[in-house]
Amino acid sequence: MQTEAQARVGLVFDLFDVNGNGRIEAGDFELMAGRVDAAATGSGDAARGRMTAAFRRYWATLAAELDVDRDGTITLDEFVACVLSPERFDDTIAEFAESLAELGDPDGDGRIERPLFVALMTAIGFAPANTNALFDAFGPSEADEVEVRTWTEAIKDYYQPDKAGTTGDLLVAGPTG
Ligand SMILES: [Ca+2]
Ligand SMILES: [Ca+2]
Ligand SMILES: [Ca+2]
Repeated sequence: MQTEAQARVGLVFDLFDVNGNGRIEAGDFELMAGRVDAAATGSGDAARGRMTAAFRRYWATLAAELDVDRDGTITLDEFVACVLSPERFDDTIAEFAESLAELGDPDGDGRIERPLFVALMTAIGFAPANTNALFDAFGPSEADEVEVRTWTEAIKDYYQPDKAGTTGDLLVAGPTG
């Protein structure tokens, strides 16, 4: 098990524990889904529905794979086991990243503007300063837009339990408060 990976797992755990009670539970994902929905300016009901479904699937997958004592919550001790079999989360993370990307590009031109990027990333729980640094690292165009696909890949890498040394690691500096 990589130490770096373990440290990242702790950060992802904190992102998921939206209400900050030290456990991940269904309610955390409902809170996150509600925040992302509120931030998704310009998107229609279908895209919003896919995002909410992706959040619920994410929780269902975590619960099925990691809630060893079946108490309906996932502690950090239970959560760290995700690094042992990261492939079990590939499909769920991909669906999450792609539904998020859809909300980030309501006009479908393949690019996302900085304000919407920051709004969506903040809704997921990242600090605005870190999301701006990440946006800059993607090399925005003169119109201050980045490729949605670049972002989607970074999201997938960030949430993958066994990845390290990715662009998304910029988000690690100065955790959200
Ligand atoms: Ca919680
Ligand atoms: Ca549990
Ligand atoms: Ca766009």
